[in-house]
Amino acid sequence: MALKSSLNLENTTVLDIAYVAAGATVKPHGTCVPKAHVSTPLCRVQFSTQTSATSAMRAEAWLPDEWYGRFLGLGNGGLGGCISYRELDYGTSMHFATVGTNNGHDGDEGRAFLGNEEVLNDFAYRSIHVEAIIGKQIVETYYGQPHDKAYYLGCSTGGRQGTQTALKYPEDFDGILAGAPATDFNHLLHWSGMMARAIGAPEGTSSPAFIPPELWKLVAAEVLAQCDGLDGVRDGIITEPDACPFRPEALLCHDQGSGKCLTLAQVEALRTIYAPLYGDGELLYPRFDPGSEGIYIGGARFSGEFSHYPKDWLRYAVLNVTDYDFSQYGPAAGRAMEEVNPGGIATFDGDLSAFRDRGGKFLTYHGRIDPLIPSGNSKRVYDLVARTLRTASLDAFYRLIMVPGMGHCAGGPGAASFGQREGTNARNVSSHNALLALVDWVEGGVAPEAITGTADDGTERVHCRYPIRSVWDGEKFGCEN
Ligand SMILES: [Ca+2]
Repeated sequence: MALKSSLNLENTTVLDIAYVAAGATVKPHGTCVPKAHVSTPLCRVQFSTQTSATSAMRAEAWLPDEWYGRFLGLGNGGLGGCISYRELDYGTSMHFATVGTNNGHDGDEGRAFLGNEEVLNDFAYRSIHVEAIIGKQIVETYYGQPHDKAYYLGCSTGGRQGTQTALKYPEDFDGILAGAPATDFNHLLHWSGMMARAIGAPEGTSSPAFIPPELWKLVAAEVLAQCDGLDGVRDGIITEPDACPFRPEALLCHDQGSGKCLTLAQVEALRTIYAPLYGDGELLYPRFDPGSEGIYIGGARFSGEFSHYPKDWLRYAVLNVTDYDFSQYGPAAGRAMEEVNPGGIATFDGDLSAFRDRGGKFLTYHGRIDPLIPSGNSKRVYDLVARTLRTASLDAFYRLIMVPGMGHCAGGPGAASFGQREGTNARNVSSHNALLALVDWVEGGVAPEAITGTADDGTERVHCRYPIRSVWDGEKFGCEN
């Protein structure tokens, strides 16, 4: 408890400090997960920081016994609201002093945004900055010396938070690992809403555009039939979905009674979602990647219900209402999201010059069968940054690794484990582990040329950095010179 009395942190209350042995299970804060695992012996500091007169965030610093001088800040997911306990465990198992926050509210939903702009500000840009400021002070007090280098790890909303932090607070982190970033956030959620509408939400099974799970299996098989071989090998993975001109017309019914074909309304729905989303002639969001349908058959995406992300965002953050008739959802909702842009959340700004100039390194990755955030958006952001900074290659400080056959942040038939999070079977070497690759880049000046992923069955595949293409040489994939 000596630590508690020596910690004098701005606007912060230290709630509990406990030593945790390796292999223990601890009770998490909040409603997101029932328990959290601790692999490495550490000191667990729970704290609360007042972020404004009407908002506060919960956070935890996990301080491993064996520390290599590195600080790691963590992001969140979805509309969370959830301290990333698995990543706290992952970071500390890699000997980082690791800090995670609940992002200013509890739970993976947006109700807390209703009528509280400051809670939105925490979510949109502030929590990660506060986490870095307060977390670093706790680390210095506990170890009796400041950290050497500061890193960030997050995926999805966490990828957006990492991007936002590089834009707004470029001094906070030396290295940022940002997966599947939910950047251009308002358009992303609008895309999600429009996709739901296209395939029958909220009417669901009564909509002529609704596609039941057994027909989605047919669609997934047809996508592979048309495009799996384009990369040179039929292995169930489409290396470059942007090269796949999927034609759903191939499934159009000639015999309505067969049950193994699609109606015209269903084909039209597919034509809509496998095309980019435009509004008033402007590209709002890239298309649903062909190949992404396979891993979410039977899941919420195709249920005919509106996803709760655009639902909560529109009601609680944008319109500030409790009720909305989602059968009326359309382009006007997207324009409202864009105009209000709660908390300045859009995160679609290519000016990373301050982060670059202070020596920051940005490593980002995106699975190419991500059904929640189309991988084309990461290419789009790369191109935006390159255009803004007036340079053809961002290699000096920003690298984007494209991961064929990986879903949202992890999973899928591809070589989808590469140290981006806990629970992956990647080897702990920088050639196979994105977090260690980032450390090598920041501390050793050795930039990752590629990252090798490992699939569930143990096979490996090298993942190339955009815009370098992944090519099949007859035996394996490699990165084109
Ligand atoms: Ca293939």
